[in-house]
Amino acid sequence: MNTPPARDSVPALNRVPVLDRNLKPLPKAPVRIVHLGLGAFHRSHQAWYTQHAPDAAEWGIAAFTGRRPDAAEALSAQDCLYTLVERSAGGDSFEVIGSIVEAVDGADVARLCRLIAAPETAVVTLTITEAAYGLAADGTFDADAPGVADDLRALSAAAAGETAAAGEAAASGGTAASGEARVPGTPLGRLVLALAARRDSGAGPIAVVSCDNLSANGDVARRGILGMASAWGQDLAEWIGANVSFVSTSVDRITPRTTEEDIMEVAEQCGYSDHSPVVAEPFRNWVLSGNFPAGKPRWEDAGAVVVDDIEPYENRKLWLLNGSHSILAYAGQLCGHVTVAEALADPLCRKAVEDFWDEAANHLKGQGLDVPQYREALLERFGNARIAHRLAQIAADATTKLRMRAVPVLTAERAEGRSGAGAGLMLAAWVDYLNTARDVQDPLAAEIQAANALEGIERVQALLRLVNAGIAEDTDIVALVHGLCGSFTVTTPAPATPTHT
Ligand code: CS2
Repeated sequence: MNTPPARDSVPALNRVPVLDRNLKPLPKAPVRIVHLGLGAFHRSHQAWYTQHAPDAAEWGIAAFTGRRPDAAEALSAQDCLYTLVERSAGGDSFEVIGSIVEAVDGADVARLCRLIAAPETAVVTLTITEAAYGLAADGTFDADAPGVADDLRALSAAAAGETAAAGEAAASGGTAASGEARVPGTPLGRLVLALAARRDSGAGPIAVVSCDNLSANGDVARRGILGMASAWGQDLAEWIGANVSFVSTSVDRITPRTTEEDIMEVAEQCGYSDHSPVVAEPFRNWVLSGNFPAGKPRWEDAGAVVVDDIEPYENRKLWLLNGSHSILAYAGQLCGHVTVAEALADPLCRKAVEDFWDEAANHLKGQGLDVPQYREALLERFGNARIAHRLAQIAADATTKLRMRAVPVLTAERAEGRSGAGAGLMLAAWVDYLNTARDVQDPLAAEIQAANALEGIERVQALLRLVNAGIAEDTDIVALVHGLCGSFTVTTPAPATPTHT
């Protein structure tokens, strides 16, 4: 193998199109989209669709990070450009993406307020993770979810006339001069403050587009945002109800975490240094449903699909792709595997996936869903061993994910008189995985720890309760899951679950 060039011996990626004869000029489009959750998935998905829309020159994205500023700093240092490495089984291809024009530390709430209050801004997209919507297991707004109580206090202080103080606090990084008006710290808390600024500026209606893997994610976003806005007052909640269109979407593109080798490969193959490339499979899919009162890019001309009824597409993706991902994450790690491709090659894990798919297929009857073809395509996508999609990355946030991925299939199967053992096995694999996992990343990590300390069927019941109260109250379901525990060989302790990109 050739020795790759040292990263800094090649020029840095920037918007001046002189680095490489093949680089097209990528001028910055004006900001009309604000994104919350600047991570690898946003960059491989929504940013790709925006770049490929025919009206891309009119639609720039200002993308805000979540908890840390790092991703914004790294992108800003290279004019917000980055390389998308499209990794197929046969090789890699490279494309410079320029649709993100501003990358901002999520803590810069003052900038968020200014951008959302601007009449040019028409769309807010979200990839804030399933867990960040602040909803309880029954789908209602949970004022006790992590960070939410603090934000409710911050918002009600801002509503009481301390907005200016909150803005100053945002600019100076935390606490207002009065020491009272903390700036919201959760993505939805920050967005509510910014929507209040939009209302005050008279900039008019706007669309909020959730791109997280949740069923009816537009409704979930509405509930989370209205729950937060309630701290501000009825007037803001009413304005949001009348002026914010909550668009539901189903998003799909497998995007593993970028590695040091990927960074070296880009330097070697592209001849410039890019500290933030993103790697993704060639496949991509985006289904949207809802209104865009202030316009949107022509994403559908880049392959996105706009539908009236999104539920069948959402269920197909959440159950077949994400559901089997969760089975592989827990069962695969129990069997000593590290990546999706490795786990799928294990007949025991593969059978668990196929059994679950058979159950899910019983409830995917919509026209045009073509479940057999979708399953075939998934086997090929998951089997792409050049995509090192780590099971530990998928294992995070289980309580929120299993609620969407296992519970609906389990309850639908039982309602039709069948056992639901395929979906039950996903839950059992998680329960067993918790015996071995060293570090569990989950919004309910403390509750998981307490439940995990119990034994036998009580432990199973207490863990299931964190996913969904209904299934934990059904003694037959608890017995089913308990009976399925131990189905996968426990080998070495599973690796620590890393944090989200
Ligand atoms: C995965 C998803 O981490 C997970 O939970 O199931 O991120 C999955 O890779 C994407 O939804 C693919 O579109």
